[in-house]
Amino acid sequence: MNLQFLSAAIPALPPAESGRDGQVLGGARLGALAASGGPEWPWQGIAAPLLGGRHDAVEEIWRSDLPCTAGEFEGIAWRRAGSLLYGVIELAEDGFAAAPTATPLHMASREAYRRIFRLLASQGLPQLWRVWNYLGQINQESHGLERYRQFNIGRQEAFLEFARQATGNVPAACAIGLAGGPLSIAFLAGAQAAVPVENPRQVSAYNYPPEYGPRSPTFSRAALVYPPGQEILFVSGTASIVGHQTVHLGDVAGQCRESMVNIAAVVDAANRLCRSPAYCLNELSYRVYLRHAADFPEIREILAELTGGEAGIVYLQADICRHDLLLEIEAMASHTLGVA
Ligand code: 3EB
Repeated sequence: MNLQFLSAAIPALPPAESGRDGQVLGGARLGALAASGGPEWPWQGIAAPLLGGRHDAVEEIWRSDLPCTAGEFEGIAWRRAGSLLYGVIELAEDGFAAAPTATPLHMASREAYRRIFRLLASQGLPQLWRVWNYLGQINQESHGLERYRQFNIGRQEAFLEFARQATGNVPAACAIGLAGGPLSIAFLAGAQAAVPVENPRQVSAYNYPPEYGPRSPTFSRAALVYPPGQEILFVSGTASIVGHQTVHLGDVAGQCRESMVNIAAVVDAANRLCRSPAYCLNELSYRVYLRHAADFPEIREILAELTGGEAGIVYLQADICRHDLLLEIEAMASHTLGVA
């Protein structure tokens, strides 16, 4: 088994390659997206401006050397290769009427995760490894609560309903705000439990105090996951948070450096748990979300210095889940495991 992560400009693959689509598990398209059309395989559309001007849109894919099976389950498009499953669900909030105890986004989030957990149970692949969450207007308040906090209620309720832990063994994730569009959730799941990793510089997000919302976010700071013969490190969306507090208010360069200190710390923690040679910052692939596109040149320079290049960095303009955060950075890398 080999799971490969590839990233290329759209149009990405020459027609000759499309015969290999059967081995694409799924992926994402980021940037300026065409109004219709797209690949056969499950893909998450992330309609956020790509920064840097090299391309209008980028495609990221997970490719396996095993044949895939595919299906649709309660609105989730999924593909499976061996013991790995990738899926994408989009839910429009207007399908949910506000109730006295729950906002439409709260219900949509809970419903999306319920469906994911039912799919994983039916496939016998219960381990949720990495989740990519996107929602419109994440910092806007409605029904008396910021929308990110509404999302957190629904997500945590689904975890608890399905007798999953909401602390400790939870997936790596990001939760990012777009201008609009449906709630969109992509996920990678497997048979083997992930090894969750926390950051000693940060309070675990699932233990955030109530000042950040009635229900804590359900994610780990990073996860080591194990496709057969392989180890992948997923670093969750990481921001300028120390303890549980945002630091470097209004200072995007400071927030960027602090985020990288956080990533270095969580990679360090992962290196004490990993089964392959240590991960280092200059081998990671990064996705960087900037609240303000104008900050891009400054941040590109800082990250070129701190990561050793800009080859593996995709920049997007998007909203971060706290109004005082100006950027967030996520990362990943894959190592082959030696034959034991
Ligand atoms: C933070 O550290 C920043 O709700 O799934 C980062 C990664 C953040 C994932 C999520 C939120 C999430 O609290 C925000």
